[in-house]
Amino acid sequence: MTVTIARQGEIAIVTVDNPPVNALSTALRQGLWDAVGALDADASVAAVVLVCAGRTFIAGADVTEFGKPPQPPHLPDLVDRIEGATKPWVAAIHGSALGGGFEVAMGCRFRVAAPDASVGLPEVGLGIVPGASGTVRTPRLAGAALAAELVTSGRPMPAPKAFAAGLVDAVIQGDLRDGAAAFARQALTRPLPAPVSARPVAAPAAGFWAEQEKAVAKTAKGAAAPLRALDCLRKAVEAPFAEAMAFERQTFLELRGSDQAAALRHVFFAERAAPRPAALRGVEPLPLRRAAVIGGGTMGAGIIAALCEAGLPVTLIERDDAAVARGLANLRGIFAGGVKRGKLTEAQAEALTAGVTGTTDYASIADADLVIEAVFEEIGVKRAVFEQLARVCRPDAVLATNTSYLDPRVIAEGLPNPGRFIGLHFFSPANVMKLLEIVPAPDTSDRTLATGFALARMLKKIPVRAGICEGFIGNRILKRYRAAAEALVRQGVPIAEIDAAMRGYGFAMGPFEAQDLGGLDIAFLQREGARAAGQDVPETLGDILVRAGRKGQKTGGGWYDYAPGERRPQPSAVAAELLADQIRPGPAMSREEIAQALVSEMAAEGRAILNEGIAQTPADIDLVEIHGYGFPRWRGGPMFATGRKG
Ligand code: 3H9
Repeated sequence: MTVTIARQGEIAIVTVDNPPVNALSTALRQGLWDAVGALDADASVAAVVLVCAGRTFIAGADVTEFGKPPQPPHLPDLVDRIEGATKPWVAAIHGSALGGGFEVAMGCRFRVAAPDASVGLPEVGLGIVPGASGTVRTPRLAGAALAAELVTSGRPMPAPKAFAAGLVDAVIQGDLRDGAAAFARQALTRPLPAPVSARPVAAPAAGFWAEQEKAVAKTAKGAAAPLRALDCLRKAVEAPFAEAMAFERQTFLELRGSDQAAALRHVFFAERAAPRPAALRGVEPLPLRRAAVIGGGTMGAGIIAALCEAGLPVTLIERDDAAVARGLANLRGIFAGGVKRGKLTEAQAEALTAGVTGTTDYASIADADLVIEAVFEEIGVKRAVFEQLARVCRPDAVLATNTSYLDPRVIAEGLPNPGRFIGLHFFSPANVMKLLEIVPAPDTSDRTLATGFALARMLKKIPVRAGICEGFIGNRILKRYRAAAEALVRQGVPIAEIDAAMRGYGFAMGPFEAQDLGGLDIAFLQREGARAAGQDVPETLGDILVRAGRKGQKTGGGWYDYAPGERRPQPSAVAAELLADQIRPGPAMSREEIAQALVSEMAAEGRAILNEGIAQTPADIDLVEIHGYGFPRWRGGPMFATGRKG
């Protein structure tokens, strides 16, 4: 039974129980439809409270039904039916009321919420617009500006803010069901407010829509749904209710069948599958209570910040007192940035910093459950760190390396209890970037592997298991992408055209501007290292630039020139001159052709990676590219975009 009815005197309590998140399946819609009929017919019922069992209020439409033809009762009809019920309904929200769930709540005459609940319209994240009155009822409750924020960003709003905005009528402390029933009884003593659909909606200030459009187009970066949601909202403000409803429904159905929506659904399910791999079901991770990080550089400090934000006490180990001080300063810099961007208060930043101890004394981490090494990328330095760790750490503590290019097997050679060793490859800035490549070595135990995934869940990261090869999954694909972009330059395609093509595809930056920003010297030094070790690494165009002193923005130029203090790339006559004799002009290419060619190369490398067992699924590769390398989410990742759905 997904819907049951109980009584508290004249108040009927309708409970929805459709695990895991009370999504509005056909059966649930039917159950609620029937409940309205039954309660309307029951003269002893004066009001109805709608509550949910489990972790959350209704989290939205059932996304698994989106690939199939819509079945009645349709959600907009159900929302209308609840609104038209002869008894007032009160939605009692805990967890999240999202998408269709919030739309059902807006069909109710009242909404009350637990203090830690949230409400939202996340549909744009699935490539659609709200399809059951979200864009039409929200402005009637909270005005066009707040509705625009909600529908175009997709971000949920905490209950206290939703209360202040008029989206919910009360925040209930204590037992929600009892509180909602008491609220309903109280409401019955006063005249009822108009149903939401009958409330007026104020026209926003002049210029509002143009401003919104500009702002939304900028952040959407090619995603269609946010702008379409804004269109719906404008219709809701300017046209009668029924006309706006028809417009919203038509937009919803159109987008639901779009490529972008299919791509975003693919990412939605891939992200939810990633943290709990089937192969580790039933394997208990090591409980994580204390962590240590070796190395307080950019990467180490970022990792420490991520661990602290997840509530773990952390010890930073550095080689001398000056380095400890620099590491702690790096950490304070990260938190100060958080304060500046409004993500943290001063007090929170201070409390987080207080959770970190800096020292040169390895003995102080004898009780750590997890140690992450983030020292200089040099094999001798890393091996020396693990020798120390082997001496001081508990034999069951998980010992991880954050190497991005070195072979974890070589780093761990000779380590006693090698089952506890693993690669945890964070991406910079480590407290921001969502991706975590988890790289087991041949001897890594299932428990250690499970601990890596548990850590990712704790840090709210997207974990992807990667096998051992140069660059693991992400950097290996990056290398191929850059090589393919250079090959186009050699064929005479202008550097700025390639960057513009990839921006047009949805990346924030093209491959060359990104290299100028990060510095060309890092990859150059790796290639030089490989050459020194006797490997046959052909000369790249990037090598020519670095040898001429052009390492990117930090030297005033790389692929482009930069005016002092400016970040805007200018085509470079010097770079053109340096590369001139490498270019053998081929046929002209459109921007679409350029982007297709480069994405195909990424996918080809992805297929090689799958064939070698380096990645487990195509969807994992898509997650790596989206969360580590800026691949546009609404394209679904290179494997999905090129037709190999994961
Ligand atoms: C919509 O509503 C359109 C309407 O406007 C119009 C319609 C006409 N459907 O995230 P979790 C599964 S669009 C089906 O790990 P948490 C998920 O796959 C919808 N399944 O939990 C996972 O399955 P499994 C708008 C769903 O506690 C399990 O539930 N709504 C749905 O960390 C647990 O998920 C949204 O976009 C769904 N809608 O977070 C809300 N949602 O266990 C999307 C989840 O087999 N959901 N599943 O791997 C969320 O944001 C989070 O699930 C939530 C809970 C915050 C609710």
